[in-house]
Amino acid sequence: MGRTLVICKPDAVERGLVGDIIGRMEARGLRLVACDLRMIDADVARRHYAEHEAKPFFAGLVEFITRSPAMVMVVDGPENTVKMVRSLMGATDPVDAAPGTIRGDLATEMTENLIHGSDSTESAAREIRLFFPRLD
Ligand code: 3AN
Repeated sequence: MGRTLVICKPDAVERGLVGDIIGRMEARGLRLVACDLRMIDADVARRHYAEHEAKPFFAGLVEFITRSPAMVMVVDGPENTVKMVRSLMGATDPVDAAPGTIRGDLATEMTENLIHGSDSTESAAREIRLFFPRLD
């Protein structure tokens, strides 16, 4: 069994696309085990995106992810769930995202790319502890 952290970012909530995004994951056979619509505070956002701290887009990224509520969730599925969610998401830059993917169908800009999914099982474990510290 595999598990990952997914965030429908503020743009997804603002545009009313959360149902579509969750629907794509559920239709694929993945299952929600935790889900919370919340404001992500700046401290959590900075820890979540710590690997990008030195990048020029870091401040804008923190501002974006904290600007309005995000739907934060834990998703379960087979061993390769992390990879499966990444392929459903599509490439980071929506210009490169294939049609049929969430970003390829629904996004146009790198800074408003709708969804986060952990990039490895190690990141997933760290991010799940950060956002859902009480989840087993
Ligand atoms: P992904 O979200 O596909 O895992 P990461 O982890 O490389 O991509 O980047 C995290 C987030 O940082 C992206 N979702 C995107 O919003 C933002 N980002 C990444 N690279 C850039 C960039 N060159 N300019 C602006 N924002 C970026």
